[in-house]
Amino acid sequence: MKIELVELLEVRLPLVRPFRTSCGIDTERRTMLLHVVTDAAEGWAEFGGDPEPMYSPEFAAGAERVLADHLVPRVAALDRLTAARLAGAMAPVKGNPMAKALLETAILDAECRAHAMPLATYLGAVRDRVAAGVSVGITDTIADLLETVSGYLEQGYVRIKLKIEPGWDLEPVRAVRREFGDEVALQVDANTAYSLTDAEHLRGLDDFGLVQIEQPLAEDDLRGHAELAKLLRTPLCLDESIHSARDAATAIALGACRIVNIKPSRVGGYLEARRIHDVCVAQGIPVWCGGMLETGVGRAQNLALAALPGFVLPNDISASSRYYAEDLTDAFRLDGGSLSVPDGPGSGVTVLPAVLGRHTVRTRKLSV
Ligand code: OSB
Ligand code: MG
Repeated sequence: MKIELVELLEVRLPLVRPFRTSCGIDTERRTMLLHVVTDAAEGWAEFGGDPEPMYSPEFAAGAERVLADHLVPRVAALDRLTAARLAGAMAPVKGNPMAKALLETAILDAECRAHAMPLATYLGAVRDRVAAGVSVGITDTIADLLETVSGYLEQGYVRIKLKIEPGWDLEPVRAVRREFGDEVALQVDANTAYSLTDAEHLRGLDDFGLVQIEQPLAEDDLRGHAELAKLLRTPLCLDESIHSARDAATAIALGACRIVNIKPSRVGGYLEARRIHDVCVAQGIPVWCGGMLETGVGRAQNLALAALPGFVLPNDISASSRYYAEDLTDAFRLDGGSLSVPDGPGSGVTVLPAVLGRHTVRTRKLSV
């Protein structure tokens, strides 16, 4: 393959309801799509980050700069372009996994399309439907929370994840358990909001039969997570702390987690995501696919990953209607608690030009 065009599109889509976490509140998703045209096929990918570095140190304007000045020129200079060769070409550039994931994923999408192969097949999928959970933001009141959760349960989501932070933890969990019973698969995500001195308080969560507590402590605090894990019965899951298969192996060896949330954007793309999956499977650690409120462009690709055998827990991959009034692709619909894995070439979805046009605020060609 040879790259003919790399185009970056800044998009803004209003969320159907504000999404509040311990990192901040979002009322719209502002991100970038990367569109790559090669001599063989076109590919698309979606940036996992936000305009501000509140979840990850990467942010949209920084990633754009890294892509334009450092990544695209290196990749365009490759004489035999395949997705698997990108990591080597980009390795001299330190860090910036979300920017790297954006470029690698667009090329991977194009490569799969050029071979008329679904991304799911390329990655090693073993199922054609994926269990859908839903991530529920912090609300103003407990009543608002119960109403929101009730709506999602009625729609058939098979697992509820509550965002928590100090001051919004035991009480919302207790209220959801009281209202909806012990049968609901329930978990929480703190997005690094606690410290080890909160261990005694967090131990209160052990009473509620949670599936897992996601990322209670700081991103770089593997030791703290290992200590906390010894004090709690509820399994710990890591999100922000895991950037690579090596990180996953380290965290597991230290006893810092019993479950791993794999987010392709956070770990540099789908190829590293698959390596993390493989490390976890070899160690008997269940994984699930996390999300960054992706549009259909990124969600289709996450579905392909979540079809791998080690993804045994419900994923943060919800129907289009949970996020957007109109999605950039045909809408993903929840059916029996799951979403179907696209089976067309590449991501298996096409970007709808009219919808894309309505939500694109800027387009920039990156020279190749
Ligand atoms: O920590 O999992 C997270 C969204 C933005 C940033 C961080 C996280 C999330 C989610 C959303 O929980 C999950 C989804 O995309 O449905
Ligand atoms: Mg998380």
